[in-house]
Amino acid sequence: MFEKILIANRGEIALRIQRACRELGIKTVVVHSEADADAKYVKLADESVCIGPPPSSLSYLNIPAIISAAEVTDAQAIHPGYGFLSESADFSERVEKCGFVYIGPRAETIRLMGDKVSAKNAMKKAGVPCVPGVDGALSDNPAEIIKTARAIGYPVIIKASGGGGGRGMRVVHTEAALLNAVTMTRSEAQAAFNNPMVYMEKFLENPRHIEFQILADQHGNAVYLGERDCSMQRRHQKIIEEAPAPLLNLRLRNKIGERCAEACRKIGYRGAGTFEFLYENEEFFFIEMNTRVQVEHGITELITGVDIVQQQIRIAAGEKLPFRQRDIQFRGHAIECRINAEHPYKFTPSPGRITSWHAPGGPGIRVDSHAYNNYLVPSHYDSMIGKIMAYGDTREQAMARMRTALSEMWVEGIDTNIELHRELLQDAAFMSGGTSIHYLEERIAERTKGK
Ligand code: MV4
Repeated sequence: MFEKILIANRGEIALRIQRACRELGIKTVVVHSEADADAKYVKLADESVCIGPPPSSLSYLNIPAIISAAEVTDAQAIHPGYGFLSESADFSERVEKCGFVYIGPRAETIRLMGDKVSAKNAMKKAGVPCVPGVDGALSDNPAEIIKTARAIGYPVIIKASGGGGGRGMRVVHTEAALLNAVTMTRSEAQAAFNNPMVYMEKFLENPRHIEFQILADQHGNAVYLGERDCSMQRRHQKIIEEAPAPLLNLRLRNKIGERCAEACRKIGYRGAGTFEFLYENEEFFFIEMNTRVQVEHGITELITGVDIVQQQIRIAAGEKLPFRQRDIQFRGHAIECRINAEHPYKFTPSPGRITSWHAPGGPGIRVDSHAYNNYLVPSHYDSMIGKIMAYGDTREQAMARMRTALSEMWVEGIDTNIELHRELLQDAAFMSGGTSIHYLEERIAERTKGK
């Protein structure tokens, strides 16, 4: 096992990784920007290194500064967390070339999944069900493009191969709008991702977003840890997630989970990963794979008892998975509310000093946050300042516990979205079995009209 790990991230996930390290008896080095120098999680680490000024481009994305910090502190491995450099194949390659262990998949795998056309091809080949469409990149020939869309049937969606997470896509409802949409998506893709490649899929009108968590070791073993429904989102930012997905048939879950695990074995996947699907009319359609730990990993930990971050570290150190699929039991239900420093209905960011912070507790409640009384939320980064997770034997119990937790949660000095969460936990559609990916935005639009 490693003696010392460098954490190349900030905020709650830097704290989460520190906790996993401490439990494993591993020393931690946290790198931080000038804006995070006084944060308590930085002081809790065994060592810390300032890697630059507040803007991420000069600190958390500064590869040479991070690698130098690993060199001067004699760290053996680097954990990238989520966001920042966590899905940069170049970063993982540089880390390993400099003689450190990268806690995550091989650079080749990150590259394969970062390109959405190659990811979809690889998954389709490995037996994972994909959105109906045409394999590979879209032709440059207008007649071919029109033929492809007719074969798929309108509406279709044009997506940038270099995109992902909702960046670089366009829905097309009619043939009249098709060629212009392809041209626009291509030029935006060229500008944003330096890659003009686009592909076409059938547009699913009202799906849910359900994702499968997997773990794979370096000895050919892979397991799935069930799924999460992440449909409650706005502008591709998830705000509530739950595990398991409500109303999902267990035979179907096991079938899709097994396909994901088998795909990992086939491509020699290493570490934790997530298969994102759209789910509509009891069918799953793969859209993307995330090659990192996700914000919402904690709810899967609550229903399986598996410490995903600890497993990432053990896998990187070359250990075998300590369980097989039949050892994984899914028990109860877990919900997560992401707490953001933003206005609950206008969504404007609200950085600043927290003058009063009271986090909830009690049976079945887990709070992952780096915030505290008098903490200054920097304006330079993502607005998420923590996560409340509630576990219960049933979905109803988990929701009741979440309602209690939200009623106890007390934050002063900045705006937060807690009020929005309180409303959503009372929402009839959400309570009666969940909603589609469009629900929250529609609900917000209704609310704005009514005012
Ligand atoms: C889709 C889709 C409908 N049909 N693909 C958005 C994020 C990116 N991961 C893929 N996305 C979508 N792809 C087809 N063929 C609808 C979305 C989508 C979405 C997906 C997941 C969660 C939220 C979303 C919000 C809007 C659109």
